[in-house]
Amino acid sequence: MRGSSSDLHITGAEGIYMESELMKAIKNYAKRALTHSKGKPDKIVITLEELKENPLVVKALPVCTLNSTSTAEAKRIVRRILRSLEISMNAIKTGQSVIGSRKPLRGASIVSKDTGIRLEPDRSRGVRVSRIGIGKTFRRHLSARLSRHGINTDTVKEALILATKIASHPDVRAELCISDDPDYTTGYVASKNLGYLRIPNIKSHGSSLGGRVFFVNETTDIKALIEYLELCPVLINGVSEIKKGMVLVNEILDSPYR
Ligand code: WAQ
Ligand code: MG
Repeated sequence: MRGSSSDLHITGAEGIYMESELMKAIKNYAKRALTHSKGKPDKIVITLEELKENPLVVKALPVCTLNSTSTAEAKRIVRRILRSLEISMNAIKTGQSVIGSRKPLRGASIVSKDTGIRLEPDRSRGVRVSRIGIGKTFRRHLSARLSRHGINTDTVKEALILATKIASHPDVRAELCISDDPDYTTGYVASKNLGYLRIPNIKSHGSSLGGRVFFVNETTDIKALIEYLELCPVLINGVSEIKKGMVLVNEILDSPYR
């Protein structure tokens, strides 16, 4: 979706649907594009593609919300989590500079977890993860569980689905995400080892910085990884634990899921 004053990209979203759900899904996307907090679009593009292959099925990452009351605390928490996942300080610094940049990417940056070097071929666009979805029944389960914790929103569901696809790749150690929406100040770090860790106050109110960084093994076949992220259809077919209330980062680091 594009905004009026410039060629500014406002928002994007994607999903995998059964044919019978298409009309409802299109209506939902159109409504979201027309009512986005970042402004009124002068162009909305909706693209439909038939999947030629069966999607890979994976279970959603477990979810928890960490206790983080300031941006300084959030920064420390992010660093502790990433360090515990063996991500080097260089890589963390690269990640922070990508997300703090004045020229935000539409996609994500891929960063070597050891050297901190950016590995994506197109550095101005980044890598756009697509072909992800969740079955109707599991969407209902997920909504019900998230509702119990007061976090049943499209933003959380979509981020969790995206993060699950990304974390499912064997070469991805962790993802750091901060929304580019100035009003949305909760971000996350997601990984196979620790699940989807929500971090409140990851940025200040009104800030339009944001982005996604995937920290990967140094030996990753980048072409194959990008092909997986952009093209391989992945469907969520299971919901994991959602922890109650605010959790201290120590609790998570002391007893990882795997
Ligand atoms: N693939 C790769 N990168 C993407 C994609 C995608 N499909 N979509 C967005 N990005 C990048 C892009 O650089 C955006 O600027 C940035 O991520 C943020 O995107 O649990 O809303 O859609 O409360 O603003 C996370 C917290 C919300 C949810 C994330 O991201 C929660 C969010 P946004
Ligand atoms: Mg956004």
